[in-house]
Amino acid sequence: MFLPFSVRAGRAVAIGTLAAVGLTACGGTTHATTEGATADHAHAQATAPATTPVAQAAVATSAVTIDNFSFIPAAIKVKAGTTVTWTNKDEEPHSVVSSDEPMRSPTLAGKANTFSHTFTKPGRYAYNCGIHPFMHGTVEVTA
Ligand SMILES: [Cu+2]
Repeated sequence: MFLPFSVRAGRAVAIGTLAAVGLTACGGTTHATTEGATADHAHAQATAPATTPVAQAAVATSAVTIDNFSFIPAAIKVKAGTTVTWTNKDEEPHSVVSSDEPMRSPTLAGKANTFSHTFTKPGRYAYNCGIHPFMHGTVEVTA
């Protein structure tokens, strides 16, 4: 599948930043003095990225912007009965599709760049772009 270079570059930068944070968190002096600490540290660092996805706090808003191949904010929180509106600000067409909460927007592009959906039942609903499945977002619906 075709991915624009800018998206790939952005992801590489994000991964690099995470790695840098991990290295920075390492104190430096203490773990070098004992074999055990070094082993534990290495183990934790190797497994952390795979087992703990970066937690994003859900933002209390009903408006999601699609920009630079991302849903912003990617995680939102609304009360049941709220209508959420997505607005595509990219020049690329995007869509909003979910199997958790049955919804499927038309392709959002040009002047037809908004889509709204009302969430009635509490729950946490994942969605993605139907054109670029790597674009993810969640809507947390509270009672
Ligand atoms: Cu898209």
